[in-house]
Amino acid sequence: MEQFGTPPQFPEEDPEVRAKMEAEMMAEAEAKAKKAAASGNKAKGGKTKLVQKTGTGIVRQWNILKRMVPVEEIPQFADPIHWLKYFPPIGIEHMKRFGSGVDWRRAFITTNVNGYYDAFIRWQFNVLREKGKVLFGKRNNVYSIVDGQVCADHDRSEGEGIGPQEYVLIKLKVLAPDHGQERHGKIEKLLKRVEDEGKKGVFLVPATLRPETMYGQTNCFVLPTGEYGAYYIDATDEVFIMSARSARGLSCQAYDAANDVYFTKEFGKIECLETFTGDELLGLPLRAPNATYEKVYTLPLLTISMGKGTGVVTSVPSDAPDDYVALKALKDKPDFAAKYGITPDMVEPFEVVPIISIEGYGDASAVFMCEKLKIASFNDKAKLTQAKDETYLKGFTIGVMTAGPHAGKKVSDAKPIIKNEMIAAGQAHLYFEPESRVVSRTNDECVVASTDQWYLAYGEESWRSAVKKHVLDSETFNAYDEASL
Ligand code: A2H
Repeated sequence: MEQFGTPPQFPEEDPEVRAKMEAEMMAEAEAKAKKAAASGNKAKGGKTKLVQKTGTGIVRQWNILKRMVPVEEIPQFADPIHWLKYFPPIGIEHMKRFGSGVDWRRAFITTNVNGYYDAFIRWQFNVLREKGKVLFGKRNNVYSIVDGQVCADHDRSEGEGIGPQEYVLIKLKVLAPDHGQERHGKIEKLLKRVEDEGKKGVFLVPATLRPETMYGQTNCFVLPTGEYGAYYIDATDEVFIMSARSARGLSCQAYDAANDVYFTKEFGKIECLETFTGDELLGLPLRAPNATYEKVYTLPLLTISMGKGTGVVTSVPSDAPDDYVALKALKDKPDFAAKYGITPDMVEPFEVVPIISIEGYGDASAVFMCEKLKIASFNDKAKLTQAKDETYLKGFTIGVMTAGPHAGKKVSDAKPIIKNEMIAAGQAHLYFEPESRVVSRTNDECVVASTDQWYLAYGEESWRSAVKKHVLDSETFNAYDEASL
């Protein structure tokens, strides 16, 4: 009502706007279903809630209420207490007509509107707390910055069932540009400013799911037409180059949860020192942690999604088919590289570095699969998907590290160790975002935030076994009620 008036005039009531929104929603739902089918996963969320509920329309709480209550009474429902008074008597009436045997003398409301029930809950939680079952601490949750609170399933217009996804941000230090390219003017200015102000450097921060593969880095990728920003990180006194979307998320996350330190001074706020197009970042020399090459370059990758991770992707052609195909294209087609101002010395010296051996796939599984399936370019979409799924799965399940200090260990064992080592050394940080897009009912794209939470230690062993024992062995516990037959 605040946004669209009373009664509201929703934007989708304009047929043109509506058609456009519907087409967008359908395309998105289809893309999601396709992606899920390709990866053999169950469609998580599948069609968006909006599409599911109404075919193609948009769900508005106003319109839902219009079907249940007289339209002139709808504004009263802005007061949450009104719901409690309005619906229960109707519910009771319907149950009675249905003939249900409910003892209505025992009906009550379960919020603090009911002082008696509230007192019971307080008592219960105080007892649980005394017994050490209530814990407190920072937890990562899907969160809306606009609402200023965690965005649970029922607060979402899109993304039901979606939780936080952990990525590792790898810090590739931006070195002084060494090709005299005019497009590097802005970054040179930023590097000088950062040095003058005594800050600790500027980093491109790709998000990866495979921190153990960093020994095989040959370059870093950005989207030439992508928009990036240079953001100041208070916790480390450094500057990170990433998409605005990911910077917004990072500003809600803990750098050191145990000590209550966040990446930025102010929760949900981050300072942008400069903006760049991807093109202005291409051809930059970088120092990549754990890489065998002392210096690597930023190269173009046209399949980067700016709606995922930081919009920056570090390249490991030995184990990521996408990375191999993109690097190979730049090497094999100098004209294509030149179009993006990429000179031969930025790509040619960078051979694939074998880092993981997989039985039946050799020691560079991405190269093996691309050659086996004869993948020539990104146009071979289905084959590329197959190569990705297979190498990723096999690498993690049966791969063995052949590079770095953990050579000889299984990939699945080495991964958490290497991740923690890189974080401890300040070469990497954890970063979270929703597994896929989540939009709050207030139309805010949600992030993942680390916030203080009270929670119950349900999984804890002594609690579990006490409950189990009671249910299975107790004389007094009986879940079977003959009267209900
Ligand atoms: B992975 P998921 Cl060796 N657009 O890192 C496109 N791809 C992106 C991206 C973006 N905005 N942000 C991250 N990625 C890539 C290493 C790697 C990765 C290896 C093997 C497999 C692999 C080196 N590139 O990913 O859609 C990054 O590439 C296989 C899934 O969130 C990141 O991890 O699942 C991965 O995609 C994240 O993809």
